Formats: sequence, C-alpha cells, structure tokens
Amino acid sequence: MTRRRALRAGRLGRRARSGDSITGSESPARSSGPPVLRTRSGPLVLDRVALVGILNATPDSFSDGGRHLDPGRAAAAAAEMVAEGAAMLDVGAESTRPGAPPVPADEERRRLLPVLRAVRAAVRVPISVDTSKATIVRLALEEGADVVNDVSAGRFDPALLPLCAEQGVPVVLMHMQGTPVTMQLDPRYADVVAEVAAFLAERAGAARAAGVAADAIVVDPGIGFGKTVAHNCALLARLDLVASLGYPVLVGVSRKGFIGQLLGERPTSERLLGTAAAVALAVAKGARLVRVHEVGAMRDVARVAEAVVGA
Ligand code: HH2
Repeated sequence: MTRRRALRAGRLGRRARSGDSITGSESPARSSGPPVLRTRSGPLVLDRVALVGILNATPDSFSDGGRHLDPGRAAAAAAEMVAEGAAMLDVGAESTRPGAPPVPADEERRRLLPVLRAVRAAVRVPISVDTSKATIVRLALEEGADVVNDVSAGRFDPALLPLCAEQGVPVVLMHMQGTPVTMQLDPRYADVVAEVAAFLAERAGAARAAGVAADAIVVDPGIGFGKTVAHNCALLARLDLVASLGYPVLVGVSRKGFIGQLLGERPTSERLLGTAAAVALAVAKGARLVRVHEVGAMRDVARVAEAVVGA
C-alpha cells in the first residue's frame, strides 16, 4: 500500500471506529501530489518532511535564549541549519515558554528586525516569523519573511489573519489553552485530541473566512502549550486525527518540558534522544513539518522515519 493510501486508510478507520467528528471547516480539496506551501522565497514542497530550524532572537527562550540575539551569530546559525538540511527557518523574538510575560511590540520589533535582516541576507530558504502581532507581521514581511507562525492561531490579534490574506502568505495556526502566563497552571480537557483537532478546524475556518487560501494553512497541535505530559503524549499518539483535517501538520517537540519530565527532570541540553523519539513518532503519525533546534540530527531521524512509513 502506498504511504498516502495507508495514511488515509488509518485515518478513515480510526474516525469510523471512534465516531470522531471534526466541525468548523470543510477539509481543503487536495489535488493529487504532495502539499505545497507557496512562499515568496519559492515553493516549499512537502513531499518529504520539512525540517524547520528554530532561531529565537530572545534573551529568555527556554533552551536557546540569548544565543541568537546578535544578528551576526543568528545569520551564522541560520546558514549552518540550512547546510544541515533545514527547509525553512522560524525566527521569533517573544518567548512563549510557560510563564513568559508578553513582550511589547516595540521591544519585539527592536529584537526581531536586525536578526531577520541578517538571516534573510544569509539564506534563501523560506523564513517564518513567530509572532501573534499583525504590526510585527507587516514589518517582518517587509524584511523578507515568507510565512507567519502564530501560536495563538489568529486569536490574540484580529488583524493578523486578514493581513496574511491580504499579503498572500502561508500561516501556521497553533493550538494553545490559555496564554503563556496561564497555560501550564492546570490544563484540562475531556478529550484532548478531539478538542485540539476541533479547535484547529475552527481556526482554519476563521483563516479561510478572512481570505487565507486553503493551501496556505498549516495546523499545529501546540505541544507544551497548555498540556500535561499525558496530553502531549496523547496528541502525538493520535496526531493522525489532526492530519485528517487535510492541512499539513507542523509539530514542535524539540527539547520541550514533557521530554525532560518523561526522562526524570532532564535539562534542555540532554533532551536530544527524547526529542528524536518524539520527532520519529510525529512523522509516523503524519507530521509534514518538524520545528527543531538540532537540524542535522533530526534530519536523519525524519528521513528514516518517513522511509519506514512509506515502505
Ligand atoms: N513552540 C515554541 C514556539 N513557537 N510555534 C509553533 N508553531 N509550534 C511550536 O510548538 C512552538 C512554536 C516554543 O519553543 P521555543 O521557540 O524553542 O522556545 P521559546 O518559546 O521559549 O522561545
């Protein structure tokens, strides 16, 4: 059986068995062939899993805070990630780690733009900007960003989705329960997988209502954003339900807290193999983009995982 047929059979079988129903938007009509994100830096063809390299222009990100605030260092790291196989880079200037306070737009702009400019000059792959603010999106697009990565899925700033539509840029819609300040206090769900999938369907519908093209939408279950260890594991185990929405799925597990907790409070610097396991399983369940810190290592993981899935 081909990979696509196998995935489809798995999805339909699971939905038929569990009686899950996803409401909020119709699945996008998929022409044959792999999904393609059309960006200003060229098409990102998702016939293979795309490695998305993380570059945080922040002083306080949970694992790489401070490292890429300097534009020269960020550009060098960007070039290295692309050489290692990154198909896209995600540049952000606001930490969304649990408990992180919101960053005012002026400060986000001051951190982001010099780094974005340097990274844009250093690499040709598409760049996503990790922000929830339309004002930052507009400036970032002027500096050469190609894709919007919004951890609030367009809820924190109502101008963001219409701006993505107006500019014709792809957008990543991520699930989060609460805000970064509150999200890890007491996350609760009756059925985390069904609720996250329904949320993403609703937000994809909102993006389409705002004028975003169906093939410009990527969905993301938001690993670690208002979720316990059990919630994160359930989402990875049944990521195929999120994939069944019909949009490419991006997953960000890299070095996250649930990996540290599963391994007995491991520090972020010792979560590489735990990250590898989570990336492999995400790929097996339908992730088409994986957001990672260690691009070279995770490229190997993704290549082997997708070969096994496609066998
Ligand atoms: N995770 C983080 C930030 N942005 N965007 C998407 N789409 N999916 C994710 O899982 C995701 C994200 C958090 O990780 P990181 O950027 O490494 O840390 P921080 O938020 O502390 O800067």
